[in-house]
Amino acid sequence: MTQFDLTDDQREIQELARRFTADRITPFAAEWDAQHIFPRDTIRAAAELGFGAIYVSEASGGIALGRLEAALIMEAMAYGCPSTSAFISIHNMASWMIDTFGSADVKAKYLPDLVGMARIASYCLTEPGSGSDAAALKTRAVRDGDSYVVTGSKQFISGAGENEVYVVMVRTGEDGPKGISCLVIEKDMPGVSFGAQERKLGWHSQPTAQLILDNVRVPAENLLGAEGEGFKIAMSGLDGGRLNIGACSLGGAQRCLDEAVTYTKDRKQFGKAIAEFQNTQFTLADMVTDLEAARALLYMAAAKVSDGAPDKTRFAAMAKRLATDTGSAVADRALQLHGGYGYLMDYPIERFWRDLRVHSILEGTNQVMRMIIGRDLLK
Ligand code: FAD
Ligand code: 2MC
Repeated sequence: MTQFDLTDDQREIQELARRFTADRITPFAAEWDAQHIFPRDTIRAAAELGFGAIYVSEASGGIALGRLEAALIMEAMAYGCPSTSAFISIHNMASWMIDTFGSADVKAKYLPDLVGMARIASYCLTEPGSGSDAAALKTRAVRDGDSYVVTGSKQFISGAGENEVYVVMVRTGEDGPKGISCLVIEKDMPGVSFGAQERKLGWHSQPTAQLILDNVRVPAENLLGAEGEGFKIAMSGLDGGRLNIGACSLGGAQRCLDEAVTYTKDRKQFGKAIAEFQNTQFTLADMVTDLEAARALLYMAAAKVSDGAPDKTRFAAMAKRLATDTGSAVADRALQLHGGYGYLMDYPIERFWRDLRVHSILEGTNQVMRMIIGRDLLK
């Protein structure tokens, strides 16, 4: 059993993330959810293990691991809290974009703080009028001397209001993807403000709000890549982000499965444990089978993104689609096996059910994933 197994190093990082989760996330996640607490201290503690810069280069202070290792870490942390794990994933995506496409000056300006999560980064693509059709974005950046002057608004920004650094896709040129550029904008720059915090079904341990940009003067050196390359930079960030969101669904669903196994062995009806009913066993059997299948595809896709394989974008989309849909289906079946108790906040299932639901929507809806897959197949 070597060909399809994790390496010793991968198991070690997985074990580290699992221990961190058991100590610092799982015991507190229900309270973060119920009280809408943003656990900045825990997030900083994760960064001390390198989890704020998993695939940032060593030269920039990151731990320079591959995408499979990143997925293992996200999966492990999501076992305690999918919302917090996904939040850390978004920071990783934005930090990687700065490391990969930023000039030496920009990297030196931001990465030392981002690596340790003393400052946290958001990823800003979506606008009120452009979600799935991301290339239709309207936020305008006009070059003026050594600066860009940026005006527009970004919708649904994870971390907005709390985070210090915003990696923002803006329009510097023509309509469509080729007119888009990518700028690093700071919370404290004059003209930056935020909308009210959104009231959400799940993801309560992290803020979501509009980022509003009103004639914000941004140094031109904060451009990542060249003018016009912003859309490709945004999409290549999402290749990894989508893997991580899928991994968060896997971790959350694994927790629901484990809870369901424990619960059904304990709960008695009709004079026996409900685990003894064939329906329960068949349901659990399908849950674990579907989960393992989604996990296998996700790990394969992660290896492809690490290797820069030509079909990496399609595989990341397939893995995100399958892992997030499967994760939600597993959480739903775990809830059913808990009966009425599954619906109560006394048990963790309903939180996972709520947190996982959004994974089929964000970082590209699962319909957009099918669009990416279908187009690639037919090209
Ligand atoms: P729409 O694009 O309006 O889609 C509505 C429906 O139409 C969907 O079912 C969609 O699949 C379907 N649809 C659209 N086009 C097609 C098509 N061509 N074919 C078939 N079906 C189609 N964005 C960021 O940039 N940064 C963030 O940090 C961030 N965080 C988020 C956090 C949360 C909690 C949420 C809810 C969203 C977040 N998003 C973020 C935004 C997220 O990426 C978008 O919500 C998502 O991409 C969908 O866009 P939309 O909501 O505008 O839906
Ligand atoms: N890597 C590098 N380049 C890419 C790429 C990728 N993964 N995907 C596309 N490109 C290039 C593509 O090759 C093309 O360049 P060229 O013309 O030189 O070949 C260019 O980008 C434009 O691509 P498309 O022609 O495919 O663009 P289109 O506008 O048709 O649609 C689509 C692309 C629908 C796939 C994209 O808009 C999309 O992913 N939409 C969903 C938006 C999304 O995922 N939002 C997530 C926000 S973040 C979030 O939710 C968080 C929680 C953080």
